[in-house]
Amino acid sequence: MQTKGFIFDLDGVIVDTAKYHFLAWKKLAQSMDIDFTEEQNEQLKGVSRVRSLEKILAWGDKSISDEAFQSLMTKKNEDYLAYIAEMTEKEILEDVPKILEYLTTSQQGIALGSASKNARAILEKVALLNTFQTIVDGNDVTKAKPDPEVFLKAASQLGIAPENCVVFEDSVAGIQAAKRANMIAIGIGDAAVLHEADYNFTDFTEISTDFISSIIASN
Ligand code: B16
Ligand code: MG
Repeated sequence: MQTKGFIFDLDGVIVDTAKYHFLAWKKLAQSMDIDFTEEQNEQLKGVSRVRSLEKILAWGDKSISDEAFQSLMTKKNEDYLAYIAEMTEKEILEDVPKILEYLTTSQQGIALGSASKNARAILEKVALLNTFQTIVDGNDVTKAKPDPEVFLKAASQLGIAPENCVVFEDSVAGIQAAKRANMIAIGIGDAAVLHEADYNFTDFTEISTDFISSIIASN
């Protein structure tokens, strides 16, 4: 049995925290009289907190001081963390545990590669913190996806060459980052949107252990 590294994105792959990001950003936007829709929220998936606020301000045609920017970032995160505090294992997306258990039993490398600075707190809430051999999140990287830094760092910490790593991602920027890292990219979500991926699945209920086994056995 070969050892491969399986790197999971967090939001949109393991849990759906996009709905909580939306509620927190929506409150912030409303306080500034900016319109913010679910479609716009889609464009913030996989995007860092700083870049997300820059985009929202641009959509609302607002320009603010650095201090005001910082305090909005803090406020948004406080609101977001209030939602995270209520999370439980029930919020793990369907059949994700099945694949994680199969990979653990198969003695494969398992890592997290997320843009979120709250990744560890979220994994703790859903009782998955100890499932990952290594966690690389928004606190550990200087360059955001589509830069491959987050995934290359995860591969290096697993001690597995990038070409032997597989990334599960729900964002276009994340799929691009995986390809730039020379990894196999598996798109989770809309195949038309994630067309740069090597494989596409709507969600983990479509992923069989036979498929994972064939990836492990491939050269
Ligand atoms: P935070 P992922 C990303 O998580 C989210 O998709 C994105 O919407 C969010 O802005 C980003 O994390 C930063 O999150 O504010 O918690 O640092 O998909 O890369 O796991
Ligand atoms: Mg994501």
